[in-house]
Amino acid sequence: MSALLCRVPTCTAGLKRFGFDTMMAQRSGRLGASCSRCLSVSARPAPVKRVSIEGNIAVGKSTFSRLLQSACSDWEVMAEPVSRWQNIETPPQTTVSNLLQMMYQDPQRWSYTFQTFSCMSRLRTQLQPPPARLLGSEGTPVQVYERSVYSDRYIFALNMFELGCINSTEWAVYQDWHSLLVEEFGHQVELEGIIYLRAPPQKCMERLERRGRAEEEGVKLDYLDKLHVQHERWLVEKSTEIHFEKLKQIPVLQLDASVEFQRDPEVDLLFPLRTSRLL
Ligand code: DCM
Ligand code: MG
Repeated sequence: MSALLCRVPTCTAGLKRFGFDTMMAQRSGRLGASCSRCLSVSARPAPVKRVSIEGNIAVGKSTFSRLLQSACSDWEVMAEPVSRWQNIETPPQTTVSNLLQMMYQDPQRWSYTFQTFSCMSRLRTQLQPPPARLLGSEGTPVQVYERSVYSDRYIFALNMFELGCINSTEWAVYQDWHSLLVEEFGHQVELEGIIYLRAPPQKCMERLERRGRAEEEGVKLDYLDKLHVQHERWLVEKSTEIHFEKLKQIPVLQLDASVEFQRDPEVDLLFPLRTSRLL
């Protein structure tokens, strides 16, 4: 039993952690509270792992995330805060505009503003602590992010810059504050891996039309083609210039999302997740 004991003479935590009660602790002459080292070990919640689901517009990220959440009780989805982008509010809760719509209607005017707000609101959402349910779980709790601050920059903002909808001054300013935010807060939203849902842009177009989100009515196949190329450059060819060393090392799991997994929830898609080196 001595192997179970902490060497700090007054510490009882070593006993409690291994399922012995206070009586045993008293018998062993250890009447004090846990020492600071044991306290930090026993009070420390199970480490949360974070995974980001990336992919083109309407590829099925939300559907796939929900499937993951229902298949694994200790996985928690953090959805993209799209409704915040559709309802720009001034306190107290008065909606003043729909920034998603403004961005699609006049991208030259509103892309920079939209990309600023979408990234900030995403970071704010993802910085929220995981729910207690997740921290108390037996296995490894996983937070599933629907996109990341990295796709904000290396997919959408970069694409808008390349399309001329974000000018070079705005792009310089964007990159400056984005780097600052990632340097300051990145460790709190650090990713274990990325799941890239990959599908032909034509497939995404069909799903986008089926979904019928009003703001996206004017989205053309050509735009989805461009976003597809950005995903390929970043996650497959690795030719996008990345400014964060850790991001370059993150494993990417590619899944074929051209299959209709919504209609076939038993599909093997979850199998490679469990067996991959990602988690
Ligand atoms: N969006 C964007 N720029 C970002 C993030 C998202 O323009 N940095 C847009 C693309 C979609 C919508 O927001 O219109 C998110 O929908 P989905 O999750 O289906 O891609
Ligand atoms: Mg979605």
